[in-house]
Amino acid sequence: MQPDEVWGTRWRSCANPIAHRFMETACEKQSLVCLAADLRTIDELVNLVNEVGPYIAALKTHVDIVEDFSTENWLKLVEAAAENSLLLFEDRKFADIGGISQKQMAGVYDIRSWSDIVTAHRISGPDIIDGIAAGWADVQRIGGVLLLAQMSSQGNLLTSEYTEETIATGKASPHVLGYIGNGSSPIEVSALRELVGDGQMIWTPGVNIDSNAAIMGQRYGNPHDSIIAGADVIIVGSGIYRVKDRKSAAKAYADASWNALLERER
Ligand code: 5BU
Repeated sequence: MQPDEVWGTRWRSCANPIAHRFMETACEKQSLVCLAADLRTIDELVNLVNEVGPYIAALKTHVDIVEDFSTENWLKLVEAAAENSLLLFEDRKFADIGGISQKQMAGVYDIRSWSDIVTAHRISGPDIIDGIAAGWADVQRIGGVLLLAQMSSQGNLLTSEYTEETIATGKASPHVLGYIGNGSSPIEVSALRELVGDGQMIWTPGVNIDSNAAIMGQRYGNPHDSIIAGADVIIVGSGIYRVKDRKSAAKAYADASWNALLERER
């Protein structure tokens, strides 16, 4: 199926080229899964990506939890992502002033050189987005920012007013590809979709087929419900990497998310 048939208004209304790249890959793989690859060594990460690659459409990392980081080693993961047609998303949650965020895009990890997407908080002011975009521009690349409009964790301080301010900022910037929404709550996701409209994406962590698996303040909702409520991507970590048969788990999330998209009004 062609992306415009499957994604409908989202395909036509999203201006950001990275959103289109995701939607195309999602159609090729019939999956709206972004894998949260929260493992501690690069070899483990590469193995995981090669194992579940056919069932996922993007790869999310936390580069600073890797114990054996070196630029050379990390390139193996970047290559594995490219071989599996995956956008590479560093969930850095930038939160500083614009100029420092630009510098943090460089540094030891040089996030600007390999990431297509990063997350940022709105807390410090709207200029954080320009700082991040300047980071990519420093190495002649472009990327997309996902602003944290909601979070999945219990007791977070992102009030509905904060969410509204975040969306107002995001709508004003061509660098903002969309928002993080709370995948554990379809009610919150649909409220977010109302505010966002059709022109930007919503990516939701806090998704697991087993809603009782949550630990340490994480909360989980169901993949199908999250997409029906208006999310475009489900971010799934331990629901895939922590189970015995990771391939079957990834396929189950892919099927649930893809079927929900086909079911959803376009
Ligand atoms: P899990 O294993 O599926 O619970 O992992 C969720 C991932 O999503 C993990 O990498 C978190 O850092 C990330 N996350 C989240 O869980 N909740 C949020 O609100 C945001 C990110 Br933002």
